[in-house]
Amino acid sequence: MNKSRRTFLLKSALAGASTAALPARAQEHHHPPEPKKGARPQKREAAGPPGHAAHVPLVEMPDLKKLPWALEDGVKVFHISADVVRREFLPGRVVDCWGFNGSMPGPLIEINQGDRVRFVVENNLPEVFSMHWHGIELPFEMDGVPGLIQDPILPGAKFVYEFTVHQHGTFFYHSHMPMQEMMGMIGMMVIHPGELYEPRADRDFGLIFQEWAILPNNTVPNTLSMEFNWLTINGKAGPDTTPMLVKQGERVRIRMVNLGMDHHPIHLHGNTFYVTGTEGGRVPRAAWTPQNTVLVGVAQGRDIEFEAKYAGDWMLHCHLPHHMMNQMASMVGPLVHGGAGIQAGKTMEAGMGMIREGHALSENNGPSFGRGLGVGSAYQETLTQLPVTPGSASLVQQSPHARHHVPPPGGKLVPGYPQDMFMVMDEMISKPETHGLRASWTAGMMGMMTLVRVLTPEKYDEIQEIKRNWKEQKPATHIHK
Ligand SMILES: [Cu+2]
Repeated sequence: MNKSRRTFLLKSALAGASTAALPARAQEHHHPPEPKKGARPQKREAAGPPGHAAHVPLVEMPDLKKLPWALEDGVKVFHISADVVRREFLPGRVVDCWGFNGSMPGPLIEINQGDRVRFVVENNLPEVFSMHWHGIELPFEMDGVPGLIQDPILPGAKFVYEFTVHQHGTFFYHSHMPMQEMMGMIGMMVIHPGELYEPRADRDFGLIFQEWAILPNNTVPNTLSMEFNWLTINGKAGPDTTPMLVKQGERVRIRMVNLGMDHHPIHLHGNTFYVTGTEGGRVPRAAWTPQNTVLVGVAQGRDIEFEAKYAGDWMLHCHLPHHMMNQMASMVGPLVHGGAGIQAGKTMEAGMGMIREGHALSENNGPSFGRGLGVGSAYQETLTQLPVTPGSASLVQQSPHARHHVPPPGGKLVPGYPQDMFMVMDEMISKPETHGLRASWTAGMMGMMTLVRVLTPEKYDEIQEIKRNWKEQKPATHIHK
């Protein structure tokens, strides 16, 4: 152990816990939920190593809160409840999911290397569960696998996890019941290092990627589905994902974790970043490579860092085409605008692509490999409208939706038309962080998408001022310029 590390731990011990590493600078914009009785907010209680406090920003998770803690005999004590939660992915699109402390995903746990932590976990669900601390090296008894290690936590019961964290980096906590994971039971856990990372970041953000299969007019995710039509970052779908605001010239870290069924190739526009961390901790600098897209696989974490040199509203998004839209259903393709819509809702075998009726592009199969969401669209199953299908025109004309038919430009039959829709929903999104974005910006921001807004100092201050004066407003009072 080198000297600075030892000094850090010593000072941490003197402070009762390593709260020393929590910087004053970041406190200014950190507002944790109202602490419970006896809880203390994360405030700086003693000076860290020279220069430490001034250079370690607290982690900001857009659209999520942090979990408060109380110090008891040198142990940071957190109370976590597994809850049924309603989350508004987009204005008006409320989803019934499961999460922690009334939040989906759960609140951020932010601690320091060397901390002794205790998690009092209460189960408010109607079924059993247990909590796993993903990637944490801890005593086996604390690893949270039900059956193998502990009895599951019964509804209404509690279980106490306690361990000391010797690692640092980006981790997460989640239910160890797979379908509960798909209901949203995950939260990020950031462990700040005892010895500072170099170069030092000015801003530190956290993003959790999730995917959902939600039938039209339903609010409960279909956790059995393997096809997803809602993609969220921190429980919000674009364009309702709150942008990350940074000042031009700042060094930015973005921590990303994925708990779902698909991998997400996350792409940042207009900037080159380095992957500086994985779910296993910090990557040695010699192994950094320049990238603009990083695959965040299932159960993985990736930290990226870059200098925000270029002013602009830069997209950060999953690049899987199906993850770049909301409510994806049978609304695109050469079918629906012809009058009736793609066939969907076949059996699980068909939905998963197990071909039973000829080759994949046969007239029987071509239109039927839809979203596989289990939509009971018996009406749609009776129709086929591939342009090559003789007689399909008459079916289309019989369709009650025939009046929606929009002829392709020039009246020509263009194979594949239409594919994409341009939907502006600026009026639905009303928050200071979107102030000054170009009119119609929302149309380019669907699904697993958000923004890194690299702002000039003047513009940054202007938005901070708006934030200070901001009260939750109705969408009608959108402040878009
Ligand atoms: Cu994706």
